[in-house]
Amino acid sequence: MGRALVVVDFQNDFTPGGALAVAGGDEIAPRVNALAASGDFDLVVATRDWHPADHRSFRQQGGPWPAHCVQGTPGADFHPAFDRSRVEDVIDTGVTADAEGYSGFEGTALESLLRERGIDTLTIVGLATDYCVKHTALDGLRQGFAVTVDGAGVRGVEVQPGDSERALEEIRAAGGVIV
Ligand code: VGL
Ligand code: ZN
Repeated sequence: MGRALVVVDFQNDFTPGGALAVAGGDEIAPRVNALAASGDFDLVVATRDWHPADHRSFRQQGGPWPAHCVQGTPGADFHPAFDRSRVEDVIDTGVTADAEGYSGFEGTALESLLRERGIDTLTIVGLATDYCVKHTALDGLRQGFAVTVDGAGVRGVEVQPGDSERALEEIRAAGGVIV
C-alpha cells in the first residue's frame, strides 16, 4: 500500500528559454521539491523526455513540435531548480525515433518498478499538464493505480487555450483526483 511521487519531464526544454517552453514551467519547482521532501512518499521517480535527434514528433520529421529534449543535450537535462536528492529512479520516454512517449508508462519499466515497490497510489506533478502529465495519469488509472494530480505542481503547453483544464477534466472523468 505504497505511495509514489512521479515527477514528469521537469526538464530545461519545457521551461522558459527552452525549445518547447511551457509558460511558468519553472514555477513548479518549490511545490515539486516540497512534495519530494515531505516524507509522504515511499518512492520518488522522475520521467525524462529523451529523444533521438530524428524523433518523429519533431517538425523536420513532419511532427508537431520543435526539436526538444534531444538525448544528451542541455535542453534534456533536468531543470536546475529541481532538487533530485530524493529521486530513486529516472524513467526515459520517447527514446526511439517512432515512439511517441507521452506517457511515462509507454514502453518503459515504470509499471514494473511501481509494482515491485508495492506502490498503489500515485501523485503526479511536472510538465506538461496537457501532454505527458495527462497521458501518464490516464495510463496509471488504466493500470489500476489511484492517481492524484497536484495542481500547483503542473503547468501546460496550451497549444489551444484551455487544453490544461480539459486535460485535468479528462483525468477526473477517468477517476483521478485533482488537488
Ligand atoms: C511533452 C510535448 C512533446 C511533455 C513531451 O513532456 O508533456 N510534450 N514531448
Ligand atoms: Zn517530447
